[in-house]
Amino acid sequence: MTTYLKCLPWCKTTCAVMFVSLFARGIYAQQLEDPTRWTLTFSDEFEGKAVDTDKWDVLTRKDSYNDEKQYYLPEQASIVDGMLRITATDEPYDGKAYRSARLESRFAQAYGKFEIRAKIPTTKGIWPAIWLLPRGAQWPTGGEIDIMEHHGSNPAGVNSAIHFADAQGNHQFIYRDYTTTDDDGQPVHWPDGFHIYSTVWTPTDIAFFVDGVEYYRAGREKTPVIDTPMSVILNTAVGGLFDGDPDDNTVFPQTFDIDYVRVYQRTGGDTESHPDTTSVPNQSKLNE
Ligand SMILES: [Ca+2]
Repeated sequence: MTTYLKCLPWCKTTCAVMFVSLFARGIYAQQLEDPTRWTLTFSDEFEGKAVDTDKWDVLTRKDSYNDEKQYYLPEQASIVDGMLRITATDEPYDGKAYRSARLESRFAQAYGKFEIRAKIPTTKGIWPAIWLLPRGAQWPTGGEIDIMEHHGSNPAGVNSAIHFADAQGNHQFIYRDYTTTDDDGQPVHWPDGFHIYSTVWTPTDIAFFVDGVEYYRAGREKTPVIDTPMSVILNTAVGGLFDGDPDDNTVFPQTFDIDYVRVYQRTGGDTESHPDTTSVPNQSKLNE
């Protein structure tokens, strides 16, 4: 999320891969949903009257990366009908053209399953994100795992990414767009409803799912699988390099509703590697 400053032009030309889900719900996806395999370590169902600040750091932040145009303010985050709602508006504040919110969990964990049910906003220039970042670590050395990002100008796409530093300390990343079709062959527009965005992170690889369908997995042959405990970050950025700035067609306000965040550790520890790495076919390397 913080990281497209250097890579976006390259992404725009090479990463916009229409990636249809070719995977059946394989063994690994079954494991994803097997409750005996997972022990809950952190959750927020957002059932209270206000954001639980014991769990979340709700940012007040003007500065941003990627030429983003929002000012993060706590009042842009609220609890509505059992949901965390991040509201982005076009009300200027202290030199910034838009207001939005960003929450960072005080909890941090390395490895495990991170599962977030959410309904994402969509309009030109909006950039909702669910991601993992080590608190206080230098970027990109500490790594970054993007569970879900969405270009507001493309309702048919969501994407995931892993950012890291190479041996010389330079930023590298791998990235995958995910699109699919419904039973009528029409593109699924992710912002039309709630979906479950998940990542399973083990010592050997990191896999990404939407609604239990694995669409991307990267192991150590592609990326140094990160071992640093990470916090969960929920935010909506406005403008900047990822999806460009809002234009005359952009609609405000935009709401990002998060039904829950659930984090699990693999029951009995996370020393085992994925048992089924052969279930995912070789994939295009266009965007890596
Ligand atoms: Ca809820």
